[in-house]
Amino acid sequence: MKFYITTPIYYANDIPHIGHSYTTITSDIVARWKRLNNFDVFFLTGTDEHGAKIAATAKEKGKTPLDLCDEMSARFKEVWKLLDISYTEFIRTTEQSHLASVRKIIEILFEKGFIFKKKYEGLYCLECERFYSVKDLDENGCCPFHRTRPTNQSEENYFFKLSSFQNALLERIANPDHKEYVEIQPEERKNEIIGKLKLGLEDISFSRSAVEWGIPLPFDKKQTVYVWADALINYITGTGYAADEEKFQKYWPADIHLMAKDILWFHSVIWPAVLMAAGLPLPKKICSHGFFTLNGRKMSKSAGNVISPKELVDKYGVDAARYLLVTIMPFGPDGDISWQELTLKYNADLANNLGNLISRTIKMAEKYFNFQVPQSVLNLELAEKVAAILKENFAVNMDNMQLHKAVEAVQNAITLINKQIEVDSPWKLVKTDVEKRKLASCICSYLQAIYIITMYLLPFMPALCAKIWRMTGGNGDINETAKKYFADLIIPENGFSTPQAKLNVPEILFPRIL
Ligand code: ME8
Repeated sequence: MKFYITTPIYYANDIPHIGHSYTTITSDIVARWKRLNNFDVFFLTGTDEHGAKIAATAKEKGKTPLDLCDEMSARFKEVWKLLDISYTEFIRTTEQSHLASVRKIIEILFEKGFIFKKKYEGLYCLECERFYSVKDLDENGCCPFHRTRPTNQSEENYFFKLSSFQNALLERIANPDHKEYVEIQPEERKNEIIGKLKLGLEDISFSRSAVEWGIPLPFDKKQTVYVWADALINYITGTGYAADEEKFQKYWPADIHLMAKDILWFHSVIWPAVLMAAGLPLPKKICSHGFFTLNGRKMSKSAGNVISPKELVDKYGVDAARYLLVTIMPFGPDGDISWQELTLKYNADLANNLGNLISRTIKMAEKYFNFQVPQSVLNLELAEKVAAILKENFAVNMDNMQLHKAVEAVQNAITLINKQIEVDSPWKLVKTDVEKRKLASCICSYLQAIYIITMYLLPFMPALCAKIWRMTGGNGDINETAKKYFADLIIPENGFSTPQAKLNVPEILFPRIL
């Protein structure tokens, strides 16, 4: 089965920060989880490179827009490499394949009569690259996201007949039984979208005559395609629209479009309307998360309160940085983060709970069994308990994008193993042969339970879990073993390691941070 997940394509005028990283790491974790569940995953990310905002930034910096975009898309790729993001493709909207895809779909809309010419005057926010009506502005007449005053702009543009899709959209968004149901998560935001849709839809300008840095309209070369129409189309370009029909048929529609709340309207209203107009299938799920603030304030370079992905990695390491960022706040509502809170969670979940479990287990194997998986009758009781907790709580939370809850279940399982170690006090079982047999059995049972939690944490901390697997003597490649295990959730009769398999000297996986 296929699974297609997307991140927004980020504007190429900004450097990647932890807001972008949050969305992209979340998508990566879901993509990795699906791969482990034997899905054929297509994971698309990229950069949004046209429009007035990019042109203005390039001008400010004395560069051509394309030079700026080359530089910035490379920076995004670098950060995704640093964060171990396993995207399938990275799309840039300045690529030829995308230009062809945009031309094709815009032409179809034009031929079908969904695009028409009209004079328009409105309030435009350059940061959002969109028009606002006065009722959508805040009490000071400013953009609700950027708190800047939109400028008045008047142009003769080509409009998309968005208003024709009000009912069709309402049916598909509000009715789960509709055969083209588009699920919006979380529920409260879905209800906001439905509420707004019920108030009616206005047609939307889909071209700009004053913006040169864009894709010329196929039927009027003096105008360029509106940057948001251009950007949304990336999701079909990426899977081969207008270039590779077989790929397109295989992967489209998207199973999940992921983003923050700021751009949910574009994805859940404008994008499905364009697809309906073009006669293409609709995305299955649109998930939006909240906005991060840092120490209670909006992240902004000028205020000096941004955390860069690199700083996060320098402090905690790549895997822990991924783990912390996606579990520090629930997916959905806005959330505030601080270094202090991140460090507290790092020490509690990783240094104390997980790190301690791994190091004490290996140390016992070192002391009593010369770094080997002891030879013992295999007792899988503890592993079965751990498996049951995770079977009940992990996949369901991953499917609902509640990654922090899925991880909470893993942490509960780790706590359970640590408690069992305290109860067994294996270090006391060293006098008689009977005790020594019990000791061997205890250590084996901890190792089997550790293998299970390690497989579940793999999408969150891929390199580190592979390391734990090797350090604790797990059989073969963790990815392959996990794929087999997740297919039926049956623990193999002989567990996940062979007796006398070598364990490695425990490295300090998570040094405590003050
Ligand atoms: O909107 N908290 O690009 P963009 C959480 N190019 N997430 C944040 C965040 C924060 N403080 N800041 C940014 C665009 N994000 C368009 C998208 S898609 C067809 C076109 C993340 O660079 C979040 O995912 O402004 C948000 O939706 C996205 O970055 C906006 O990225």
